[in-house]
Amino acid sequence: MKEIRLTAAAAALLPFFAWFAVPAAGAQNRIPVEFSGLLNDYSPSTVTGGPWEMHGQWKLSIDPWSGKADFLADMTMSGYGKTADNTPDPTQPGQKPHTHHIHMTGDVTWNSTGCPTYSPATFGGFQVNGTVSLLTGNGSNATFETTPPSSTLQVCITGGESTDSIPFSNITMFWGNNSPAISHFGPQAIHGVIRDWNQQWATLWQFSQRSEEKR
Ligand SMILES: [Cu+2]
Repeated sequence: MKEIRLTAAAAALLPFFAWFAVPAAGAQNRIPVEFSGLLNDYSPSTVTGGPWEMHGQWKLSIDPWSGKADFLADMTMSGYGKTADNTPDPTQPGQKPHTHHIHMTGDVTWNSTGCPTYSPATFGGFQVNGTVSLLTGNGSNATFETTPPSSTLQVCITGGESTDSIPFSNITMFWGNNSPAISHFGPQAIHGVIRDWNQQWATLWQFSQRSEEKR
């Protein structure tokens, strides 16, 4: 069965390894796989104070020994004043500016099953799922969050395939069912972009195989 499972792992990563130059997978390097980028999106108008503009930057690091992933995001948010009929007033931007800092250590799953979809579609990728250990509002534990924090977060990274493409381009943050954070950010995916990753193909390949072997 091991061979079949490894084949499944290879299939999950095929969009990357089929199209991009990959060093030999046998190299025992232990360098963390690191991704970073930006978040830019809007909350729905249905949350208190919404719609909010959301901007941020994030970093994702996969530990070479445990295979666990650390996700860190820092965000700024601000809203709009409302018109007489209670719609966002573009002449009153920048209302209630505030910040959030988010930290989640989670498990990596080497596929994007259950991740938010795009049009045009993205391909391949992986996801990290876990409970946040930090979710602040202006530095303190967020008023909508429990003590200690209990919101769960799915982070998905996907990208392109075929020639003239990049393997990792898009990121989503998606709060799990019943997470306190939904009351502020909304239940939809928060979208962002990948600016950089450290090209640790061999380590990425080892992680994906090791996760399959553990099953
Ligand atoms: Cu906020």
